[in-house]
Amino acid sequence: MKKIRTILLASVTMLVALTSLANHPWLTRVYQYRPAPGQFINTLPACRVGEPIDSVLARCRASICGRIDTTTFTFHGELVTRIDTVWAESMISLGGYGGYVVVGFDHPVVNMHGYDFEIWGNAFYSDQTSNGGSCEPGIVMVGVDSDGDGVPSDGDRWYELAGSEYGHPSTQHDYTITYYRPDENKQRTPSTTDPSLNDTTYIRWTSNDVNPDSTSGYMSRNTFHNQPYWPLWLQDEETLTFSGAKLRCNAFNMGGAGANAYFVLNYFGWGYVDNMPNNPARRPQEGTVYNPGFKIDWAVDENGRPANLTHIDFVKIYNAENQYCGWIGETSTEVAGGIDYHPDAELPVPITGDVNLDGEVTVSDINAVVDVIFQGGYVAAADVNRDGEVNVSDINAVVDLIVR
Ligand SMILES: [Ca+2]
Ligand SMILES: [Ca+2]
Ligand SMILES: [Ca+2]
Ligand SMILES: [Ca+2]
Repeated sequence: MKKIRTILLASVTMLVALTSLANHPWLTRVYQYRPAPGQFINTLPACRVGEPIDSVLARCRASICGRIDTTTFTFHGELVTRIDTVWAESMISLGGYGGYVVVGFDHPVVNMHGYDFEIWGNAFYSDQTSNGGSCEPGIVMVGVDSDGDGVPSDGDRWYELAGSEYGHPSTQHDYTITYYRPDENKQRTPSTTDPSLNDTTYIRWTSNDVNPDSTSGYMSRNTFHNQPYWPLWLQDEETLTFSGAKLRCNAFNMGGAGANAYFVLNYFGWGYVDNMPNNPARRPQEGTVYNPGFKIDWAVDENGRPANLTHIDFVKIYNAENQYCGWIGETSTEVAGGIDYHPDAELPVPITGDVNLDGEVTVSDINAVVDVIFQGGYVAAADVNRDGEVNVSDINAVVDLIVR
């Protein structure tokens, strides 16, 4: 028995050393959580009136971040510490269109030019169709901690991961929606056709939708979810406004009217959270029916130009659908955790002046700076003299490096 105890203690010591050195593969940080109203708001996660935002964020972390748990107990008269890696496998809901969460790892995610990371949702397929089921796509934005303060802040750059629908003519890239806080005590207007909808004028919204028939509407309340749908810690806000890209509606009713409706939400090709079931293997698997993950190489700037990022520090996920499906309610992206596929990858040391990131400073980098200047926007590698903008002085800086 003495021998067993020694082995246990030895292995525990080794584990401590490993876990304190290595980067964790899972999400460890939730920086911001600002959901739109929805039927799972205030329950996923549970929140109360006036709750401080730090407490709300802690609830989100408990739902979607991984952690190391240590348990110390007595084993044959000796104190033994057991270490468990815990994958938090609950989830949070982002509510209606635009609701978002900003998360991160305990390290930058390095661009390895393949599938780099995964964010999990709770999508599942219907057995009535091969095209979808409950697929509620959220768009992924990636952020770089440009100002180096370790948190998402005004000085940081953000890029959209251009998924399969980025260039689709029905994707509206400049969408903005505003929700209006409801009076929880007002007279309800139940649906005349669907008994599960007990207030069809619950939460009003307006938007700049290019379709004039879709510029305003209501989020209904249903009998399955009776808590307030407005975030309870945001009771002082009269309105909530969200902006981003909006994907076309993906829901089809394969059933009848009202309570007999059978909604199927079709999945899109690739590049969205909660769009396909999570990959149980937790590693990239091209061509499977699971979400294979996300590539940092998909990042584009506000002009749609490849961002050529070496790494990212933050990930923002927002619901990209403004869609209401009868008794199953509004379409809402859920976030259930995430993983960096290569947490121990080393950040490449950037070469000043290597604007096109091919490993050397040549005339082609001058052309790359010129391209950025003509097309507008900001590309970090093109800001060769690091003054926060890309202009002629950066061309001169590359020339200096070449002739030096
Ligand atoms: Ca920052
Ligand atoms: Ca979902
Ligand atoms: Ca170069
Ligand atoms: Ca510059």
